[in-house]
Amino acid sequence: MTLLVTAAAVAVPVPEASAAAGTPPPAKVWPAPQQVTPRPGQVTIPRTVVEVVGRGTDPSALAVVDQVLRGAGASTIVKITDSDRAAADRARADGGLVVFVGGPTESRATALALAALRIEGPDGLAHGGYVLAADRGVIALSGVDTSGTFYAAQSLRQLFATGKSRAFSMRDWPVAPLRGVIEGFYGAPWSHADRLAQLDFYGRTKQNMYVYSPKDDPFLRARWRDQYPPEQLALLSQLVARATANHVEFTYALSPGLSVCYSSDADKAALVTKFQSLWDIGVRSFAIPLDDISYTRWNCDADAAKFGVGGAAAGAAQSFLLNRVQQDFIATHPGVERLQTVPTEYYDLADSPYKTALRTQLDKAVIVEWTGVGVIAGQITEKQAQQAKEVFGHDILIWDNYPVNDYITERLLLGPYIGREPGVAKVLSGITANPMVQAEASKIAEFTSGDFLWNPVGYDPDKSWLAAIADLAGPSAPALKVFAENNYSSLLARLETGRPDLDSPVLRPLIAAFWSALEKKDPWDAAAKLERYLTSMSTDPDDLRRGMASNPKFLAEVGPWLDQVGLYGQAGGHAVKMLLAQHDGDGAKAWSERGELVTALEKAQAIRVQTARGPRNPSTCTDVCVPFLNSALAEADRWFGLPGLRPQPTTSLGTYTDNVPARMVDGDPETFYWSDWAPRVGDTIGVDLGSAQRVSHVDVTMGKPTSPDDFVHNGVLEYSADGEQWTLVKAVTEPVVSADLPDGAQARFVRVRTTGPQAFWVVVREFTVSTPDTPRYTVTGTPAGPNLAAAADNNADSVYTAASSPVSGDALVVAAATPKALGKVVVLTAEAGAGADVQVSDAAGAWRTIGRMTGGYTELPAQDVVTDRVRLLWTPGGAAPKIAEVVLGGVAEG
Ligand code: LOG
Repeated sequence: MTLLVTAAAVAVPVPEASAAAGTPPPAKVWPAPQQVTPRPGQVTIPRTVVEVVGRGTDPSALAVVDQVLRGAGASTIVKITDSDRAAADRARADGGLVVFVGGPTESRATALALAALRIEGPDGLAHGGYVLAADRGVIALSGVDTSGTFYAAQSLRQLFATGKSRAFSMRDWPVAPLRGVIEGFYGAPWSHADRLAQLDFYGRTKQNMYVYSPKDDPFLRARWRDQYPPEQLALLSQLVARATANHVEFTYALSPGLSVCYSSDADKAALVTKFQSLWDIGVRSFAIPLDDISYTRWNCDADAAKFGVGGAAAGAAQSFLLNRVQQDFIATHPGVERLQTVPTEYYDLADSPYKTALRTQLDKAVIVEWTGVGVIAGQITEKQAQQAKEVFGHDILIWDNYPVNDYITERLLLGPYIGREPGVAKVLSGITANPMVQAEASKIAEFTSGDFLWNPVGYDPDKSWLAAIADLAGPSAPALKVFAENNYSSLLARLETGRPDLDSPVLRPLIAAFWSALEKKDPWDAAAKLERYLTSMSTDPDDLRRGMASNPKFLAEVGPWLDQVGLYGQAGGHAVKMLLAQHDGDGAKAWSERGELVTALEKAQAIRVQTARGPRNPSTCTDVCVPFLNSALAEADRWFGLPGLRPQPTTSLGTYTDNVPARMVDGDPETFYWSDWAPRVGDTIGVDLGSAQRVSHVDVTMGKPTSPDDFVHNGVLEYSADGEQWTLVKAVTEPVVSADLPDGAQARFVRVRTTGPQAFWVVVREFTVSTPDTPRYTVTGTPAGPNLAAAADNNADSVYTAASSPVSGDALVVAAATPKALGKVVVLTAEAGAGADVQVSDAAGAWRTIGRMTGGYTELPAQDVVTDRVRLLWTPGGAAPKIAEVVLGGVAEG
C-alpha cells in the first residue's frame, strides 16, 4: 500500500458544496496529521452516547474519549462490549451516536464500523498510526496498536473541542519512531510534579519517549553504584506508571563514566543490579550515557592494562562494558527495549580511532545518541544524519540540545524548533530534545519538536509555535505570545536562511520603523504602533499572572523574565514619549519621561535570578530592548545639549555579587564593577559605543581602597572600530589609566586586555571615553556633597547630591576650559525642591542673572553671551539640591 503524505496539516477543510450553515470552524489537530478527508455532514455529541469497547481496548485511550464526550455534553455513556453487536445496531437505529474504541488488536467491532463507512483500517501503518472517523452517527478510533488508538483519542479531543465536528476520516502516523525529551541538563533536576505533568504532556502531543537522565541526580552519576532508597524508588515507579499510561517509553539512563572500571566484573554487576532494581518497578528501557567524561584517563589500572591508551582504547573499553550489559541484562529480559548510549564523542562526524572502535566492536543492537555537529547544532541535515549512521556504525537517536539553557542560564528559549531537515526524522531512530531547567516553559519548544517528528514534511515552525502557545496558555495566548516573542532567539538556525532567529521578531521592525519615521519628522503613526506593542509588553506580567493563574509553576519559573519584559515595555513606552516630546519641543516633558525610562531600565537590570551558574540578570528582548533604550537616551541627550555618548560595558569576566558591569559607566566613582575571578590572558574589560566615533581620550580607574590590588596588572589599552582590528594605545600596569588617542582615532570599542597572568580580581570604578567634542568642566561650590563633578560631567544619569540644604551665599559654579558663546543654559535636576538664580559671568567677571530654576527641567536663553562660567546661586532653605546636569548650550542649539 502506498501512503500519501499530505504536506499541509491539519484542518478539516470545508468543501464548498456542503458547507452547511452553523458548521463549526475547522478544528486543528497537532501534531499536524498526515491525511484528513472531509465528508459531508457533521457529527454532534448527544447527551447519551453508546461506546463499544473490546477486551483489549486501551484504557488510557478510553479515558480520553470519555473525557471528550463528557466535555462535549454527554451525560450518559453506555458501554457495551464488542461482542454485543445487536446493542450497537439498536443504538444506531435510534439515531444516537455510537463510538467504537480500539483497533484490530483491541476490539473486533471497530473494523466492521469502519467497513460500513467504507473506510480502510489501520493495517500497515507505522507504530502509533491510527484511523479516526466521524460520520453518520459513528465515531471510530482504530489504532494499528494501542498507542495508535490513544493518539486517535488525542486527535478526537482536538477535533471535538467545540462539541461537534464536520464529518471526516483521518489516517495518521508518525514519521520518526522515537519522539520525545531527554531530561539531560545540568542544574536543578525537574521536580516529581514537573515530570508527571511532562509525561501527560508527551501523551497529549503524541510523543513516546522520556529519558530520565538529570545530570544532578547523584544516583545517576556520582553515586551510580548505589541503590535508590525505597522512597525514591517509589517516586520513580510512579513516573513509570504515568509514562505507561501516556504511551511513553520511560528510559532510565545511568552514567557510570566518572568512576567506572570498564573491565571490572564488579562494575558490570553493579550496572546490572541497578538496572534490575528499575526493571522491578516496571522500567523497560535503559541507557548508559558516557558523555562529558574524560576518556584519556582511566579510573582503574586494570583498564590501562587491558585496553591501553587513547581513543581506540576508550572505544574498546566502552564497547566491552556495553556489550556485557547487552548480553547479561538486555538479552535476558524479554520485553525490554533496545539499549541506548551516548558516546564520549557525541558532537561531530569526524572519524576517529574512538568512533572506529565503537563502529566495529559495539553490539549493533545498541542505539547511539548524537547531538548533531556542535554540541548545540544550528542545523542538522539529512546528509549529516546519514553520515552519523555510517561513522558511528549504529542506529542513531539525536540528543538535541534545544531548548536546554544550562549554558546560558540568563535566557529562556521559547522560540520554535527549527533547523532540522525533514529527512533527519526519517533516516534516524528519532530525536529526544534536551529541555530547560524550567519544565513548564519548555513545553513551547517541546510541542514544536514533537510536531516536527510526527510530520516533518508538513511541519511549519511558525504555525506550530502559535499552536504550542495556545496549548499552554489557552485564552491567554496573546499575552504568552508577546512574552515568548521576547525570549525567542537561540542558536538554532532556520533552514531557509541558515541564520539563527533573532530575538523580539515583532518589536524589532516596529523600532526600525519608528526611527526612520522620526528622521522623516512624521513619527506619529509609527510611534502609535510601537507604543501599542510596548504597552502589551508592559501589561504582560499582570496579564499572564491573571490569565495563567491555573499554572502557578509556569509563572514561578518565568517570573524574573516576565518582570523584565514588563519593565522593558514600560521603559520603551517612556522612550517613545520622550522622543515625541522633543519632536514637539517640550523639554520638560522629555526630561520627566527620561527619568521614568531610566528608573524602569535600572529596575530591569537589577533583577536577579538564582541559577546553577550563580545569580544572573535575565536577558529578555536580547540585543533589541537595551540597544533601543540606549539609542533613545543618546538621541535625547544630544537634544538636551549633551554629547549623548552612551558607552555600554563589555567584559569576558563574570560578576561578583551585584557589582555589575554597568557600574563602571555610571559616572559614579563610588560604585564599581567587580569580576568574580582573576582575569586570564585574553580576558577583557571595556566599553562599546554602539557605533564607530571619533574618540580622543580614555580614563580607566581601577581598584578600591579596600582592594587596592584589584586591577589589571599586565594588560594593554586598545581600541577598534569594528571589533576585529585593534590598535594599541598603551600598556596597562597601574590602577589608574589616562590616555589620549591619536588625532582622528575612530573607535566603537575600547578595552583593557589582559596580557599576563595574575591572582587578583579586577575592580573598575569608571571606564570613561571622551570625544573631541566632549566639553570638560570644573565644578566647584556649595553646599558640599560627594561627586560635585557629576553636575557637569556630560552624563545626565550621575547626580551631584548636596549633603545639606543651601544657606545664604551657597552657589554651584560650572567653569568651562575656555570661554564660549552661550546660546542657552539647561539645568536638569534629579529632584525638584531646591531653587536658584541661574547666573552667567560677563567678561568683567560680574554675575548676571538670566532666570530662575526651580527643579525638573529649566531652559534659559543666554543671549549668546561669551563666557566660561555659569553658576546656580541657591535660594536659602528648601531641599538639598540634586543636580543631574548643568548644560552650557552652544549657540547652534540655542
Ligand atoms: C551535555 C548536556 C548539556 C548540554 C548543553 C550532551 C550529550 N551532554 O556539552 O548534559 O545539557 O551539553 O549544555 C552537554 O549534550 N555537553
